[in-house]
Amino acid sequence: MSRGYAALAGITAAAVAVGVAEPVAVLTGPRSAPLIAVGGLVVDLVPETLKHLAISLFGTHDKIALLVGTAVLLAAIAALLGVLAARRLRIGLAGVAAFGALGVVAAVTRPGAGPAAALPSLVGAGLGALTLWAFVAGPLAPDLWSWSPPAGARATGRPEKHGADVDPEERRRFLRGVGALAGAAVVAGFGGHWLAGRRGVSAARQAVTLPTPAAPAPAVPTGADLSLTQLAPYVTPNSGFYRIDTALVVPQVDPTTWRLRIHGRVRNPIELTFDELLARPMVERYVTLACVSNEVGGDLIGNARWLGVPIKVLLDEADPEEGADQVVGRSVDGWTCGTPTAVLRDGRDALLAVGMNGEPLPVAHGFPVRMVVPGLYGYVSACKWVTELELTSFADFDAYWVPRGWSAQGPIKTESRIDTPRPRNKPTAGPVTVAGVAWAQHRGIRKVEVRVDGGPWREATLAPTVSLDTWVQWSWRWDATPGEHTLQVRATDADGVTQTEQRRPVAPDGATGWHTVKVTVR
Ligand SMILES: Nc1nc2c(c(=O)[nH]1)N[C@H]1C(S)=C(S)[C@@H](COP(=O)(O)O)O[C@H]1N2
Ligand SMILES: [Mo]
Repeated sequence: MSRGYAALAGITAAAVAVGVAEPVAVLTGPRSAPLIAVGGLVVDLVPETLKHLAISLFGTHDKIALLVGTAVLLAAIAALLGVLAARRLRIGLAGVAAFGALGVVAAVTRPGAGPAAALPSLVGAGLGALTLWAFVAGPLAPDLWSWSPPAGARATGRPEKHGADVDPEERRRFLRGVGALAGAAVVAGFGGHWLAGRRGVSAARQAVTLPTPAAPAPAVPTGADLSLTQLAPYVTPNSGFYRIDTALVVPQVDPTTWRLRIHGRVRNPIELTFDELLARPMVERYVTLACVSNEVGGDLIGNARWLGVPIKVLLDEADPEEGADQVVGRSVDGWTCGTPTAVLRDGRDALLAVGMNGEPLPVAHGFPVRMVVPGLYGYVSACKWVTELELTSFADFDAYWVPRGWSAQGPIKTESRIDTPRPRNKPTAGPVTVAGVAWAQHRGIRKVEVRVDGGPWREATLAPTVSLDTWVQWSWRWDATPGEHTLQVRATDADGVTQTEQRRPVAPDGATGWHTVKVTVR
């Protein structure tokens, strides 16, 4: 018998299993589809170092890479199972059952999943097993499975019959069957995925009318944006805003059923609907969000105009107990962040945000409601799709990233970045504008300095900003001479602390070091 055919049968069975699970997941939610559920489990279980490697290798395409990798691995194992099934059907079927069980376990253990989440994997495994049986031992199996080699072949020591020896009619029938089922599986898979997407909340988002803020954002001062080609704009457009989260499918949260619970160690637990939240006095502020995983010189940072309700007002109403020093923000997908209660109540513009740059929050950025806290990295403060604020203590609860090797406390470090020139620019000798951004949210930037080839530090010009909670653009005029040069930047915050030269990795609480750029001047 041919291993090639058996492997094809196995892969087809796997395609059917994964494909039919998708339309079932339209009913039970996209995160119950086996590929996504298992992928999500991997994201939560895989050690941080590996995840970091994946992010640095694939950038923000790490999620696609994970899904493609999972699919390729699945296909390889399915091929093997097909070969095993051709020898002993029971072993093949047991393999399919084991995969089904993995899918079920992954799907029902995802945060917020009910028993119905098992359905896509169960239906998928059932039809996958049926497919495997049909091609290996059932009505679609070509005679070649039971074909035993003629005496002559055996004499040559050839243990197996090869595909080329099969009756061409049998082969055509088999390949037609495989092709038809695999095609149907692909149609079911992509069709189901598309249908699930249509059940998303983009229409509900479009229908949201944002209230006018009681306290509008201050106007962006003229000159805050130097408008240089390679320099990040002062306000980051929503479409270009970095996205970081653990969600393999973007959570679709219906604003009409959304509730926020403020509970735990509070004297007055609060529950709010979306309309009740929108009815409260809104504040609008520019705040620069930054990711702790941002490398020196990296672009996991963006500045937006957020509209929302001050978290302080809600916490004051909830009235936290003494000792409840941590507010745990919890997302619909179970992700958590832990923010110091004192930070949320110290008067800074920490918001439960509903708007971003004049629009309802984009779905990928937390629609309908997220947290935004000036001065803290996103992983300890910026909970997207937030549905709970639970008052507890740092001693009693570790949020998502803490057991994975990150600090419980995540104040943003003072940092600076050179945006122009870039190494590939090859500027011409003479005056060259060196420019970039610097940030020390909620403390403010006092000074930015640039140096060339390790020479003396020169003070750059700071552009005006809206507040201490945003980044600032800086520029410096360089009289460039031909040849290779090294540009470096460092910032000093309003507390008088200057960035250290010492290079440290992003874990556990943010990278340090001076952004260094090598350029060749013509
Ligand atoms: N629900 C949820 N919220 C989350 C995260 C997440 O994984 N899940 N990641 C956080 C991290 S690490 C960062 S840096 C910010 C990024 O927000 P953005 O994607 O809107 O830029 O979201 C935070 N909020
Ligand atoms: Mo982050």
